[in-house]
Amino acid sequence: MDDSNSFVVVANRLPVDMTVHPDGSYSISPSPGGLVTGLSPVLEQHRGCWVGWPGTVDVAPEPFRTDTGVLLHPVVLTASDYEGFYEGFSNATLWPLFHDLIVTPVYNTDWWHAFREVNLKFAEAVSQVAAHGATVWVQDYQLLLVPGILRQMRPDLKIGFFLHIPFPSPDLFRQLPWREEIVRGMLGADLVGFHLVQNAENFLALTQQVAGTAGSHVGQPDTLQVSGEALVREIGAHVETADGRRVSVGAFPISIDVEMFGEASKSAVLDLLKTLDEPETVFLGVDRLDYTKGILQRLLAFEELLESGALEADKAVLLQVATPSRERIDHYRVSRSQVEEAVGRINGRFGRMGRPVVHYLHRSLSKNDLQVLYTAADVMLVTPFKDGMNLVAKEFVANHRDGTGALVLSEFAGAATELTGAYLCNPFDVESIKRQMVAAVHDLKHNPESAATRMKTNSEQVYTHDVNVWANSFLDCLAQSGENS
Ligand code: ADQ
Repeated sequence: MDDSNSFVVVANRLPVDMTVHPDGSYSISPSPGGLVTGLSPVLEQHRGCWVGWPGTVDVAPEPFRTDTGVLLHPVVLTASDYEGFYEGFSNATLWPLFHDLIVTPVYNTDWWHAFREVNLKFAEAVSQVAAHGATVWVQDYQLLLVPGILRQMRPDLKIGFFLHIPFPSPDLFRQLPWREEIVRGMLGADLVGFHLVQNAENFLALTQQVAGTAGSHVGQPDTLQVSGEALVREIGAHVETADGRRVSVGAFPISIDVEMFGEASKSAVLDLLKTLDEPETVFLGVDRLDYTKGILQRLLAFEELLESGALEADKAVLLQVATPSRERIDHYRVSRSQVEEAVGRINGRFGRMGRPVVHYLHRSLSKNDLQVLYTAADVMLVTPFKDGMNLVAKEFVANHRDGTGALVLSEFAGAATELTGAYLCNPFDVESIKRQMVAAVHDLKHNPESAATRMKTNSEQVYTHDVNVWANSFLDCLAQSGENS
């Protein structure tokens, strides 16, 4: 039986990079990531479909099937959609609000209208392609309204929604002028998934507060279960909606494709260390250049450790790779200039000719190059003020299965709930980052067994809970959802 498109993923981006050439022609190349890996087996098994934006405005290729039989179905966005929906409402309203107001969200009615329109476009595209009774998995904060719109268009569909960023406390969320519409949109799903139990609890508490408009909460948040030893949470709570449906809510911590992040080639690592002048300690940061990631704070911590003599400029280097991100949004521009000013200042103060203490790249690297950096690093610095999960932390520990290296990790990253062998810091407190950097270096040098035990605890967690576990646990719960209603 042909069950084409009986499984549909809808995400803001298609898993491709599309380049438009000056003559108007375009080329497309696949852009694999963890999400693609986790979902590929299901997509391929069902000759499934991925609906998303190809990354260029006003033009999009026709839908096409990949070599493995997956249909890629582009959604066309205009330049004005992109500004209002993506740069505006998604990234200057929802992103800061959901990251606990690290910067002040902007509430703009035109952006909200663009957000609604574009969510409608995505839902219409799904509605066109999805087979009768198909399972549809909606991804992330850009598409919060899609489950609700789809529910109205296609009541036959089984709809899952997963949020990749944190869900804030109800007190913060209630600032949003369009809060009821957003909650109603999410409750169009049969299963709403978050990374952490805390996120799910925030959502459940909120549905209680907006009861009557969105629905009433019947399950207790504290009934969220952890199944066995696995950090995969069962459906634990339900929300009864105004139209009598039962929406399941659960926590499913995302993970990585561990195959992609094994140890790098030894010679490439040795070459890099030689280029760096064989430092005793290599610190590493790898992030999108985003104000949530705490890049400036980690640079300040490094600078103060050099200043106090706790680290010696001849023996330590910090490699910071920052992927360009959302560069037309003001707060991102400010963040970038603050980071680059700090890099310049620190090198000016502590570098020598031909021997900077901070090596900074503002660009994307290939997975291979990232692997070399992960393997070469002694201490990975992951210091976000707030992060849904943080895959970089998991990639680094997957790369250090042999127990080498140490991870300094923000207690406000979702990954902190699982990576219990990390050196946890409070990124709002530079002293705390410094303390944990020094502790990590000290243990690697003087207490290597303890450092190795910590790192092996981390990597064991990631190897036993990879992205396939995440995808399968969500989809199993989605298949069961609605069965008891
Ligand atoms: P992000 O905020 O983008 O993801 P993260 O989880 O760390 O953050 O994922 C970043 C990914 O980009 C990693 O796979 C990393 O390897 C890659 N990357 C970063 N810098 C790079 C560079 N310079 N070159 C190449 N690749 C680079 C959002 C949420 C997170 C959540 C994920 C997944 O904000 O909290 O963990 O989604 O749900």
